[in-house]
Amino acid sequence: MAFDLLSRRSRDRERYGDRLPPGQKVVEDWPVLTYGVTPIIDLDNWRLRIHGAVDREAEFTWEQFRALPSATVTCDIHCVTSWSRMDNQFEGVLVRELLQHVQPQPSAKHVMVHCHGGYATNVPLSDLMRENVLLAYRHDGRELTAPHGGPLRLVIPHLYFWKSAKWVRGLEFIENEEPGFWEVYGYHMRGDPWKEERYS
Ligand SMILES: Nc1nc2c(c(=O)[nH]1)N[C@H]1C(S)=C(S)[C@@H](COP(=O)(O)O)O[C@H]1N2
Ligand SMILES: [Mo]
Repeated sequence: MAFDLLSRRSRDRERYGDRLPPGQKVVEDWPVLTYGVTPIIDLDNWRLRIHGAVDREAEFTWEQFRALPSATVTCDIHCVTSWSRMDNQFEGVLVRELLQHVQPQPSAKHVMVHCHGGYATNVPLSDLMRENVLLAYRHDGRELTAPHGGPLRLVIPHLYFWKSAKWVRGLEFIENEEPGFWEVYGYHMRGDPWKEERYS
């Protein structure tokens, strides 16, 4: 058993090199990792709120959000529990694109991502502004399913996947870093998989 795991890890390493962060193993399926239950979301009442330290707060209905220019990002998923899923194709709206509609104030350095169901996670604004960070509604050519965060989830490819909040309902711009749901329990404030920033 231990040998199987070891040989699998070295095979993954051979195949992907540094693309695979330390301590990760590749899976072919897509595990669902949710704390609690999958929230039931009615698209008619769905809103995305952008608030806090921004020049002008904004709110999008589902229809308005889907009318924004879309982009496709191909990326790998790295869960802190050590599985990685390679070559995912996510489609949605780039956060950079979205933020052209709502200028964060210069004092805004962090973002609290709020979700339906109560989950939240904190992300440095500089990480959220990376060019391939998106709010995704499709994965591998299909609408994102509810267990994976549909209708809308965040995808931050370069951080551990707990930062990629599912069922997003709001982005709150804040000046000082505050811990989100898992961060309160000791998960790292940033979560860089290549530095193994798992817990703090
Ligand atoms: N709202 C919400 N977002 C969440 C979570 C959650 O429990 N609730 N789990 C996080 C964790 S720990 C991981 S690894 C990924 C899992 O996403 P997946 O279930 O689509 O694989 O979602 C993240 N986003
Ligand atoms: Mo996770």
